[in-house]
Amino acid sequence: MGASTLTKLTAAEAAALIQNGHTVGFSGFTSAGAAKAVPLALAERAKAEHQAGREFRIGVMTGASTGPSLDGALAAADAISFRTPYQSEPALRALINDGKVQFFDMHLSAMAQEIRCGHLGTVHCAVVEACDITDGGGIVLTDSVGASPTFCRMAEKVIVELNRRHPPTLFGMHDIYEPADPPYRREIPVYSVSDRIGSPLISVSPSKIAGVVEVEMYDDPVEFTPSTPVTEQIGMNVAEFLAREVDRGRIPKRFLPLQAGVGNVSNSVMAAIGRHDDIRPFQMYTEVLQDSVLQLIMQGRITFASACALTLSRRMQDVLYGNPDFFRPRIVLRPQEITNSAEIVRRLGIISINTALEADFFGNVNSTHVMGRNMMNGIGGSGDFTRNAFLSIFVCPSTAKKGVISSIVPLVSHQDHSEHSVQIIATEQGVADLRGLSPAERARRIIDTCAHPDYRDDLRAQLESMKGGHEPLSLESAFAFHHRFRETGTMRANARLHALTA
Ligand code: 0RQ
Repeated sequence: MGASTLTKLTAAEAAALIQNGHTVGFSGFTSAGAAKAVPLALAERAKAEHQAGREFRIGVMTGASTGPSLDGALAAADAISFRTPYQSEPALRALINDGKVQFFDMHLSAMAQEIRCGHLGTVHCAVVEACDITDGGGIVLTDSVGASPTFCRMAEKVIVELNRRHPPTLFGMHDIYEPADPPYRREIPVYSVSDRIGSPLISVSPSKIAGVVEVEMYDDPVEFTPSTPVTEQIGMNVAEFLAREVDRGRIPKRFLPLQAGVGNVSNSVMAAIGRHDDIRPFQMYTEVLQDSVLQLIMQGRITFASACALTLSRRMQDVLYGNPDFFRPRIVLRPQEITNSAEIVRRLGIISINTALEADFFGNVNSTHVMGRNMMNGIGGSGDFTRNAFLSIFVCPSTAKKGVISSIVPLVSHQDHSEHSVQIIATEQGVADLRGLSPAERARRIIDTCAHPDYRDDLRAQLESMKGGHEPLSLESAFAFHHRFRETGTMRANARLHALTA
């Protein structure tokens, strides 16, 4: 392949094609496969425009979060007016929580259809990273797919970042498929994790390709937080629980495909499941494959993985790129519309494992808003999987911020996942199986098994004060823990006493 007849542009020339007020769909699902050179040039352009006293801010759409070269650089240049569907860069998060960037937090599965149906307005430009491109407009993506097929189809023009860091031998790892929109949609024909149903490349009319920017750039580095005794204990609790479910015949012996969130807790859970003797080699149907999954593939513990992105350290990326013939039959990268599809998650019987910021007595989960106000990252794909999973699990340490916050509270300060969808909650203290329990039974189970011992008596006292009704809830004291934290800096009941004696 190779694009000899397409227009070559520098990153600055490409950035000059994007105007103030435009909406741009960038490739990227985590830092994997994110456009880098054009956003960095756009950030420079925004700074120059601002210095000249002119407005320059754009709407930014991606697959999911991105790193310093995209969200970080554009946020630092005050170049973002609107952002969707997910983010995790500190500078952007601060602007969102200051009300300076309008953030639309949405289920990742919904992104492509919302764009196609026009609910998110015009996509003026798509900027996508490729490892190869044909003269006929065939784009081979790099280490993520995300929402790029839809950005390319719906955008008025397409800019391709041809990144030589990613080898053309990635060809064959992607499975590009867009379903028809209602009322013409048929079933999405993924019947097993490894089914391929689409094309290995995105086809765009060459007349729509505004130019190709040739670069050689690494993905922004992935930061791994080391596991801690607490995250390792959570991992062991979940692995033990799943092994027991297999033993009781409630999960088939051959196991079911796993979805696991990103981040430090999730990594420990994956490692524990991966090494559990009573869990047979299994498959992943998930959004992001991290180093731990690649290692389990190499050890034969994971037999196949379907995902949206390969979010790897440079070392593991080199391993993958050095062995394309080993990994290509074992990994498929799909659009998030397919990876997170309710239909497929239900059909395959996914076991979903996501992380909570806080969970309440009844099983409602907050994944996004600290103290009900400040956005952390967004709901991402956690809602897509939780609502449709065969078994939906939430994990979190029982306390946060050195113990001054209890992750188990009477009522969550913001709700992402409802008590009707959350089946299992696991902390380092234990695992609460909420299936088949009434609200009062769930409350007792969660306090007894998941809450930190320092908070249990107080949580029990709160529950006592809430007695009555089908769901024991007191409107007066539902946020007692959060109020106490705001006033004293800790959720502990005897905070004043602690402060006086400290
Ligand atoms: O902050 O690092 O400053 O101490 O939240 O918490 O425990 O390190 O956990 O890295 O796994 O992130 C929910 C944010 C968890 C993530 C969330 C503080 C805590 C720490 C991070 P510090 P941990 P993780 C597929 C699935 C939604 C999207 C999703 C997330 C920081 O998992 O964004 O699931 N999920 N997608 O101290 C105040 C509390 C807190 C708290 C923790 N109750 N109050 N702060 N923290 N609990 C992936 C995609 O969709 C792409």
